[in-house]
Amino acid sequence: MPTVYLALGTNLGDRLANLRAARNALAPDVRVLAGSPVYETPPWGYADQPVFLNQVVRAETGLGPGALLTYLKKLETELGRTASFRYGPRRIDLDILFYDDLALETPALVIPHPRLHERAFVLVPLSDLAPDFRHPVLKKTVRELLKDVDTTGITRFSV
Ligand code: PH2
Ligand code: MG
Ligand code: MG
Repeated sequence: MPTVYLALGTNLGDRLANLRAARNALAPDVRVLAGSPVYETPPWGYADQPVFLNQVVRAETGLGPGALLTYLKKLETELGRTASFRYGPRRIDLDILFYDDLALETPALVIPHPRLHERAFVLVPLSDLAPDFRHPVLKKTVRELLKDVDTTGITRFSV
């Protein structure tokens, strides 16, 4: 069964409850195997919005990449996400980071996530779960990618 890493993010409403609801909603099609600590992170990309909570989970799924994306979008809507602008505030965001060591590029979906290596809010929790995982395109480990980003302002929120 393929192993995937998913990024969870939220900066609206009860953020811890949003993360918990998202983790619980992933089953049965996506089975969570491990979750990173939760981090509070300064907003990236658009500064004038509330701080985020971010977490990464490792999971296994029988869904193919496209079906997984559709499934996550549906969950975001069910969990109360409404339309916002690019990098704007959201109740829940569920992004595919890695899908085994697949590299895929279609108009609808790019795997690995095309900006994960720029984002400390992803690399910090990801490195708790998979420091030695090698990015299939950049050929660097998560630990190596983390060295190249600025982690200022990221604090552990809960275990
Ligand atoms: N998500 C974004 C844009 N900016 N910043 C933080 N800290 N955490 C996020 O999850 C996040 C963001 C768009 O997906
Ligand atoms: Mg995102
Ligand atoms: Mg997203």
